[in-house]
Amino acid sequence: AQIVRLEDYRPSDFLIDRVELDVRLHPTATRVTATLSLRPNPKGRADAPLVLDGDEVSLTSVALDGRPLPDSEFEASPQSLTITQPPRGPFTLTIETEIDPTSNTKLMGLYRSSGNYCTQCEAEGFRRITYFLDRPDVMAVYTTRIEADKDEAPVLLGNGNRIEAGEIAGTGRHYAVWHDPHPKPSYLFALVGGRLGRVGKTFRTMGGREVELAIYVEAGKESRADYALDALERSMRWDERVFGREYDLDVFNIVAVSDFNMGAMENKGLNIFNDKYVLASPETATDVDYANIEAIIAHEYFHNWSGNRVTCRDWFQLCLKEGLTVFRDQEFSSDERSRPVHRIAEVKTLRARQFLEDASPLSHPVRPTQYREINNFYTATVYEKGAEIVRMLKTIIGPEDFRRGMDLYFERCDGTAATVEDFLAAFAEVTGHDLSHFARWYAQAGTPRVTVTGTYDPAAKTYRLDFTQATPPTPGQPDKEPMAIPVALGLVSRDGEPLQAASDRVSPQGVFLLDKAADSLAFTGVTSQPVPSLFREFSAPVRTSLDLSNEELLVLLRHDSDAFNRWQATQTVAMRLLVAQAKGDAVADSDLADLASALCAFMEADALDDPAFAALVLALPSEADIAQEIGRDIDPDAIHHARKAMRRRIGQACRETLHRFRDSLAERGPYSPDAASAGRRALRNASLDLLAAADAALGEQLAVEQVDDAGNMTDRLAALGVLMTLPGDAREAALARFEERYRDEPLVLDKWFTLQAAIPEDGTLERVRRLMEHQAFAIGNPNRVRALVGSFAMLNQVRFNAKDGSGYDFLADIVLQVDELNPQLAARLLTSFSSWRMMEKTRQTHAKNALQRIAGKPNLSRDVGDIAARSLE
Ligand code: B3K
Ligand code: ZN
Repeated sequence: AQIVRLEDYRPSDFLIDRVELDVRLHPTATRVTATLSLRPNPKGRADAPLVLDGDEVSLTSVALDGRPLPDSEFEASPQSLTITQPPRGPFTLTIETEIDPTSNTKLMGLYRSSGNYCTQCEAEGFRRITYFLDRPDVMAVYTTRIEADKDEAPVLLGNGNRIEAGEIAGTGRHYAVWHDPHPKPSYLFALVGGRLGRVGKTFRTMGGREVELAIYVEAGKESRADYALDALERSMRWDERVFGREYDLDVFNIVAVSDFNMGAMENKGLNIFNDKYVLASPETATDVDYANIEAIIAHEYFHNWSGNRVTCRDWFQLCLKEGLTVFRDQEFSSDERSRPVHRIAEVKTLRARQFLEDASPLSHPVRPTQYREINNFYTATVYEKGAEIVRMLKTIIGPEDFRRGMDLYFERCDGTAATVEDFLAAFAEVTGHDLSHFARWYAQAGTPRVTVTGTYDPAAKTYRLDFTQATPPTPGQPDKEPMAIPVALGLVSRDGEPLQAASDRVSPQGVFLLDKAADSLAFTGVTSQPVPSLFREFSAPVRTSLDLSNEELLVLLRHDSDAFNRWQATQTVAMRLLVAQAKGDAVADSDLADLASALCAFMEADALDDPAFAALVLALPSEADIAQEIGRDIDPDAIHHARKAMRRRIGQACRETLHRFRDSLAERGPYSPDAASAGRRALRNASLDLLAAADAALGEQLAVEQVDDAGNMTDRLAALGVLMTLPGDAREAALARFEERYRDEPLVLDKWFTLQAAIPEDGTLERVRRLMEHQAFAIGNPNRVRALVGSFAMLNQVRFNAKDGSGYDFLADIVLQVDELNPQLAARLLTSFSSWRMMEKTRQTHAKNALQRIAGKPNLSRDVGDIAARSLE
């Protein structure tokens, strides 16, 4: 397949100033008339032909300045429309095409979901609606007329403001005209037509403008959109307060659809969402669902400035909008909830997804330099590591300069298609810093490893930290340069007293910048042997090796002022013991006992001060985390057993405290999704989980009771999850009751699919195959496929990586099957093979065979072909 390279970027030969679209919706024959106001780009090549992109569109007619073009003056195929000798000055092109939204199973372009019409254009879906210069640096003002059967689509929505609407007498059809005054790239185009319920409210911006906010959902589910609407209002307020950003249209619409390839899409003034990230009620959504809804509503709203007002010059700059917008939504959630708890959650995701990707054959820089299929680069690296880069920038330059730099960036780049260089230039300008070394974070792939040793001299009262850094090779980048790594740090004394120590290389905010391969940091006036607390709040996306004993780490759990590092300390100790056990190395019983008693002591003393934090401390590293830490020759069964044994041990040691939490944290009063209430539920359910690990019979009894009596989905699902670890009739009966209760709730049945797919038992693959026959399952629906098949591959370490290769074979079959309908979804599933080289020999062989079988199949999509080829490289 053809490779697109950053170094080959050149401006478009033509620009499009205005687009007028007339879309006559029809289930199988939608007719689109596009009138494009074009002109040659002064920065483009003179005399170039006009080549418009297309994808599976069929051309009805084309006219230039109103004159129908004869065949001799253009060339058309489903992939492109070329005007061989276009005028040298401005001209209009009128293109009529026909498309079939019903058979569009790729869910790109115009398609139907539950009978409603909707669109998805990012990255290259607009070309599936009409021929166009489908690239983000071609920005135009759009006016869209949408026409449809009144019965079929009483609601018609477009980008911008609605300027006209009416009926077409005697036809049963009606229309609406939408105008978006802000020039935008085609990937932000959207339209919706359907039968939908609505909730709304009026928002007054800081500048006094009245905006009508509305969320459209399946009729009858309106009340489930209240939380999303509230989150939208809070997001808008927050962006005004924290970034000074005001909304810029008279309406802001969100539509929830049930068939969607990802979470949501930030189309200008008309966000389209996967309904999973809009709909919530206490009976159907968990605390985690509520938190995700809040974060994604915020994320898409924040794109209005970071993405839409300032967009990307080309798709290599994707992190410019995505990394920045993830950073903004993380900050929003941290302000709305608990900052340390949220930071821990962010880092868990970063490690589980991005560090994993970076250690795999799919590793790539935050700004890639080449791609075969851009949809395969909406990755944890671009999004999450991209956000970490923005966070490090803020850590290095400080909050005031960060805000000034953001203001300058928005001001200077407003209305343009920008680059990473434009972004960094704004910060370099306000601070006077040279950020060229820092910019390496965008170019160099791989997770740096920082090794630190500490040396104390009691006579001189000095303490020295010696740092080294190294980044492992990644595809196409065998040799690595040192990175600019902000290390937020402090010293803690063993008795918990804060240590006053001086070093002129640590900023007043407590940050040391490690920008060489090796460096040392000296402290004076250190009165007792300290324990260093490094990378506070996870100040850089690196792996660390510290020469601290378990005992020293547990000092941090008790005494560090940085909550993130209190959590990290326990994770590090637990990880060491889990890795040793999984590898079959000797583990002293006293070490296990020390960890358990430190955890119990922490629970007794501090847990109830911040239950959400305590629940995170109690959660051991996942099986996938442990596998990643081991890194080679992985035996998932050994990991599973080591983790199970440690959970049992902790459950036994802390039994009394955990029982007490079960009682004292029991829900009183009605459910509320706020962070404090969610934290209490999290700790209570973590207690149940550990109690069940220690005593299966008791666990089963408590869990069954809770599944039946719970007053909300969070508690019900947590208890059902505990039962998944306890084979037997009670579990099967509870599953059946759950299924019966939610038979008409697809998003809840997804949770039921996920739990079963993750059961770490021999029969699970058979169970998954059986569930694929369930009436609620649909191979064409991304939520269903991810819930069942995706969860099996991503969550079930032991069964997906079964030693006989059955898990890999199954996934390969599904990937090939899904690829014929929806390549993006298939490619996503296939990424679960990414760490196959870390497995032990037998599994590696099976995985390789499965990947080769995929790669060898004729007519693969570019999406799946690309992932399969890179995975095998
Ligand atoms: N920008 C979209 C993602 C589009 C994915 C295209 N394959 C959602 C988001 O990141 O906000
Ligand atoms: Zn985004």
